[in-house]
Amino acid sequence: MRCSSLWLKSVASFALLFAIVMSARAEDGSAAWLRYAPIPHPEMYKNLPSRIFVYGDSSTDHAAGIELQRGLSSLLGRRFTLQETNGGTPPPSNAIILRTSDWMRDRIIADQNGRPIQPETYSLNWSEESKTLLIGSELPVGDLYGTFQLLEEIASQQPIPQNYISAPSAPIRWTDEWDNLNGTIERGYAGPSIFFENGHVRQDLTRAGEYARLLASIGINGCNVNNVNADLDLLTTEHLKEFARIADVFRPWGVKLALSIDLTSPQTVGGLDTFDPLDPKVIAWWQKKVDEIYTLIPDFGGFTVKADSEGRKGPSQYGRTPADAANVLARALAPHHGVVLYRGFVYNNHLDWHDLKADRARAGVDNFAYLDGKFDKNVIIQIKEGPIDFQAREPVSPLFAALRHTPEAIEVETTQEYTGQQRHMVWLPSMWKWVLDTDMRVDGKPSDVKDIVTGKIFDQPTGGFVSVVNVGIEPNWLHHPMAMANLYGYGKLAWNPDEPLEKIIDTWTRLTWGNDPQVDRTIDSMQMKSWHVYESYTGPNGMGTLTNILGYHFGPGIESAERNGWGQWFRGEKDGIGMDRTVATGTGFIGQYPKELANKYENLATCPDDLLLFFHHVPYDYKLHSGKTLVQSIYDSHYEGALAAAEYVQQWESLKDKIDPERYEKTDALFEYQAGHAIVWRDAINNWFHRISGINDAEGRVDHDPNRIEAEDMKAVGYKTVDVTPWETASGGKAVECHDAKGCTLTTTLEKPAGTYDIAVQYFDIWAGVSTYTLSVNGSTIATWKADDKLPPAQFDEHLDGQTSTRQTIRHVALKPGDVLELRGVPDLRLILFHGAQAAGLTRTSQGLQMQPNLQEYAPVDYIEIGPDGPITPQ
Ligand code: GCV
Repeated sequence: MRCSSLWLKSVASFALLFAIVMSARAEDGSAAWLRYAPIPHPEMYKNLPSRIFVYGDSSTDHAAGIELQRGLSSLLGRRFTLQETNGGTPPPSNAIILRTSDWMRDRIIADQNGRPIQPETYSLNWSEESKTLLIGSELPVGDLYGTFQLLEEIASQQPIPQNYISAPSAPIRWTDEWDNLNGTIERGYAGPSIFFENGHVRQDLTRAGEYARLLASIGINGCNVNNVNADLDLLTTEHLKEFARIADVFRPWGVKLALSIDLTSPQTVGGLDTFDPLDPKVIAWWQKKVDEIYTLIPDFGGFTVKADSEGRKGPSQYGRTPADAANVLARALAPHHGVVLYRGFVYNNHLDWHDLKADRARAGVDNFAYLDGKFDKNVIIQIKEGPIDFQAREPVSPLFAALRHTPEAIEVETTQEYTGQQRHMVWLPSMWKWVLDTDMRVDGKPSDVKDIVTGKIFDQPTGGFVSVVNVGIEPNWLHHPMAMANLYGYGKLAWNPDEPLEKIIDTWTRLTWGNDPQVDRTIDSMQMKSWHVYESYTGPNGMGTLTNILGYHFGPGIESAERNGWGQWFRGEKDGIGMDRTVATGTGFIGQYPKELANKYENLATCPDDLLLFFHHVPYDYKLHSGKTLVQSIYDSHYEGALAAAEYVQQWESLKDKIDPERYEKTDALFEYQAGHAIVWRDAINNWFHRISGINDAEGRVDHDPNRIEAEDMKAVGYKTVDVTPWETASGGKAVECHDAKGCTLTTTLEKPAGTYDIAVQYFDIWAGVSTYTLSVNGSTIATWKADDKLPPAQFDEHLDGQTSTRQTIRHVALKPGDVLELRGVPDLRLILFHGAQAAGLTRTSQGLQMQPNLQEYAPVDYIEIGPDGPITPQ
């Protein structure tokens, strides 16, 4: 799309622009890291010229110019003019100039490794003599990236780079969104789709355009907008025309639209009697379909394919290989410069758990390594970072080292499917960097994962990075304000996997929360430790996340991973725990790594503690390198992790006066929630290990909570005791429920020494109902609240379990011996209309609006804990 031809045309009136900037200033998180908040020391940039000239007339040139004017005006609080020109006159002096030209290519033809530089490379050059700042690139999108870089430097109060060149590490820097045409998002935790609703592309694509702007600002150049479990009718002409509208709003930002397709489309959409990739009718159908797509979307990026996996059909149905299927698509796309991202996530989810040699982790190499060299040039194998599925820690996938003649892209998950679903703060770039920096020792030589996926090791320069992001319609895109650091960090690492984590997080913090040193120090340090903290109260030592894998992947549900066909087993038995994946006695998975790495993992003496149970089955009292026994280390790690999560509240609250109230309150509530839920995790896992191992905690904490009063042990009027499943997700395996519309009570007489205390009520909050709780001491109410959160979990769960368990903390309560504590719960016994249930993810029935009486909430309670008065919830 080209803008109307302009010759030194003044673009937007400053007044209008200022109004736009100011109206965007509502601190609801929608501006993310592009807030352009006025900086405290604008005088640092007093030499920066106030005239912006854009040479070029593409929509991207236009977007870059407007962005620069908007950003600089807002950051520096002075007027910047913008003029666009399509050539002719030499660039003026005393100006900021955005210019696309070949000069970059002439100047730098190769990077340090002698490979051609990516055309999106940009430079920033300041000439003191002519007082000119030149932002230049071979492509308009490079100018756009340079623009965002300049704005970022200024927003984080860094000096303007004098002579700076930046090149992306790889051409593929995409996001995948798992959005369905009906507007839901698989593993999305921030509301419905910004792209689709009711089976169609949304009429209003404003958010989609804003998302592309955010992506461009971190160097992302492709966005696959639909679920890899693709809608079967996705490729109808009607839908394709609608997708073209999304491509239109992406285009100015240099973001290519891509689609996930189902390989059965020749049948489901084309009406053929087969989808055999080698059938000539099928080949012709794909060619025609791809040509149709490019007529509508000339810069279409390509296809992502999930096949023969988790119920998706694939080439195996006809005895064909992934290469057969991928190449048919690739040949149709090649004349248009499109690519196929074929996912390496192909595995059998009906494995026999009795078979000690069966191993899902083997699937990547088993299904793809033999095809190395058989894929067309524009096929890229998209490989999840670990061999299982985005756990809090896994070893890197051995497939990275097994494909020497095939481009690869690493797939990471920004949406926190297994890592707290944007209800827990977990800064994932720490994990990704650990993965990217893993040296796989291919042929005994240095071969970091980052150098493999960027093509340096095997000379395959067409791969790169993909992240599943799943932003939603909620204003701040990912629900937790802190989660946006994951998206930002992903883009930065994809552009440059060597970018130091400290720099990434510090820049994000400054852009998102401001340049106050205390704010920056505090948030940087919280984010930097957050992966380790989350891992330590969920599944350390390479066990997997230990979440409920048959449910929502959110709260603990330990044995859900065992004894079923999904193959996420950790084999927790009486004698010990862990998957034996050794070559010597186990599944042989370790043998899929290059020799040096395999030796390291095979040998207990050299296998790292944090991956131990992924590779070995060991007794519970096995001595770790740390010197602790495995089980004691697990107990300690969970207490330390839960405490660290509780301390986030205190650390965050120390910033209260320095953060805008809207984002402060929202983030504070999330940290309070995380503090309580980390305790749910801690207790579930520790109690489970205690029971299975029979080994006591040397510190005497596990299964011993002197400050805890079980709900089932209190004097109950109306409340009835119920079993909770799985047992480890409620204290003592039990809770109480009230089925009486008038309400029920739990009372106890306290024997605490006189003093001030914090009281935590652990209860269950289900999406459907809104129960009311009132806590009183000697008949005086000290707190009343409603269980109306949409927090635990992000999707509908009608059970009392590790997903719905949550807590309310009441601080500074004066108590003395003999005080009577009463908790009154009033259930919500309303019948829920179907549309409420539908919002919660249930299926519509033929009756239309249907009553769902089982969606009531019975004011459930687990326990009350009374701890010392302090800044954190009672432990
Ligand atoms: C889109 C995991 C997730 C699925 C996802 C799948 C995949 O199994 O739980 O929701 O499906 O990975 O990556 O294809």
